[in-house]
Amino acid sequence: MLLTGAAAMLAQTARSAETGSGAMITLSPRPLDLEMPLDGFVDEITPTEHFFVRCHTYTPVVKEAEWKLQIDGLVEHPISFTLAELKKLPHVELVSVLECAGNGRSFYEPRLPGAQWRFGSVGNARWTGVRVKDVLAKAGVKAGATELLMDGADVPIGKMPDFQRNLTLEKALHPDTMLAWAMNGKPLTAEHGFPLRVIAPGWASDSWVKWLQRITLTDKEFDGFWMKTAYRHPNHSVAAGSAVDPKDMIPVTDLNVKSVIARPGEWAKPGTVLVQGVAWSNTNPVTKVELSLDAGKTWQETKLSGTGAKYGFHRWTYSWKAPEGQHTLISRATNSAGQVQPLQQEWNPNGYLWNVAQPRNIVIGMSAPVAETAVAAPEEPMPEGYKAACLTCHDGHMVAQQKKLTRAQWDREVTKMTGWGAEVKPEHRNAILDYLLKLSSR
Ligand code: HEC
Ligand SMILES: Nc1nc2c(c(=O)[nH]1)N[C@H]1C(S)=C(S)[C@@H](COP(=O)(O)O)O[C@H]1N2
Ligand SMILES: [Mo]
Repeated sequence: MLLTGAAAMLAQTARSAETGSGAMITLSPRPLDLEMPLDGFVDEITPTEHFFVRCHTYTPVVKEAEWKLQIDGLVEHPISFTLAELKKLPHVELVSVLECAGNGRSFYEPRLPGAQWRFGSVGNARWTGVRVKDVLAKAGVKAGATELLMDGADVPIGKMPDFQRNLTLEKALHPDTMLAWAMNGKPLTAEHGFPLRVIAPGWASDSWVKWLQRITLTDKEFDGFWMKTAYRHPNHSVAAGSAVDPKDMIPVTDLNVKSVIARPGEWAKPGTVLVQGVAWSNTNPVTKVELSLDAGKTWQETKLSGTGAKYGFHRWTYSWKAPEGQHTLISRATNSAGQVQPLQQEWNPNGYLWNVAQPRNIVIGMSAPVAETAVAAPEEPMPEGYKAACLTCHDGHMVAQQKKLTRAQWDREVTKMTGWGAEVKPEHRNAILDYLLKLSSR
């Protein structure tokens, strides 16, 4: 049946009402960074087409026939597996949340450079594959090995460092740690790591290496950029905006307990309103989600439903007799270890692990408030040399999403990019910095 424009739109709305929003938020088209909109949090299992994507570099297209997983380093017998060979090991299936360590970065004040995620660089999927420990048993781990160095088939752009990550042998040997070839019952898509990726349940997704092709057993932490500089956070509280001694920066591992309100959105009619969302945690599952309807003065317990898979999204609902007016709702999750979402977010220099119980404003009224029309910012003319220096590996999305950065932060960002291969002529650098500062200040 063909639908006319309006009918097709209605059908689309009805579909989204059941399965979350269809459209993803594009942070960057290439390298690909896609965020799931808030409405996606209605689903317990995130449909693959709504699942966020985070790639540090261009998505590699791996051919199964040419692919092998190689295991070497501190092992008795270095070994490699084709996908068919891996599939001969006992299969395991597990539902788990995958969340980017940088999810929520855009909410930190002072602001921080990096992918400006709001809520949706997280999703929950069913993963199928094999246990890492069964794979390692075939190679025989030698005494003294403490770390796995994991490398995917993605290749760096320019002089950027290759994305390689460690997983501790302890986490790797946990029976829930997997190498997966399927996501929600289908082979992994190219964006999500075809043909094989790491599943490290309860840990942030920088450890979930995609396009995995090599695991090297070692006895020390890898000293590459993505271990030593990126994905580290302080081991103590720090004042917002302050510098942290590198020796106090430790690798990000466990996620934080967290919850999100999916519905209602910014407005609902007075009467009974179903407030719903999901909560998730680290290796300690969610046990409780509370909801405040009065900006945190009082808290009500919500009803947990869904399958409640240990590492998965836990759906929660609350039936609210909503009176007319402006309201501030806050959801707050607790896990089995007694960890609770904080009411104040502690700051950290890379903007990781945001998990504050976050206030959300909602208007209850007979008619929707008139949305403010966004005023398009005037075009800023590009300074000389900018296009050649900055718009080659990626387009303007990388820069446009950064907000309220200081000149010093931009200076460090340009230094990072010139280290990766951006060619900034000395005589152009100041004007480029002025331009970046202007763009990010509005
Ligand atoms: C050699 C390729 C290359 C050039 C040239 C380049 N970039 Fe990038 N840039 C990248 C890549 C790759 C990323 C994505 C990194 C990631 O996802 O971790 C990136 C990310 C960014 C980000 C997001 C924050 C971050 O650090 O990840 C900003 C901002 C940025 N670039 C600005 C610039 C500016 C300004 C210039 C010109 C001075 C520039 N880039 C030139 C490769 C490049
Ligand atoms: N090889 C490789 N693995 C990777 C990445 C990458 O850039 N290269 N990105 C990591 C990061 S930072 C995140 S948040 C997750 C994103 O997984 P997704 O794109 O399937 O959502 O993959 C991780 N695994
Ligand atoms: Mo990430």
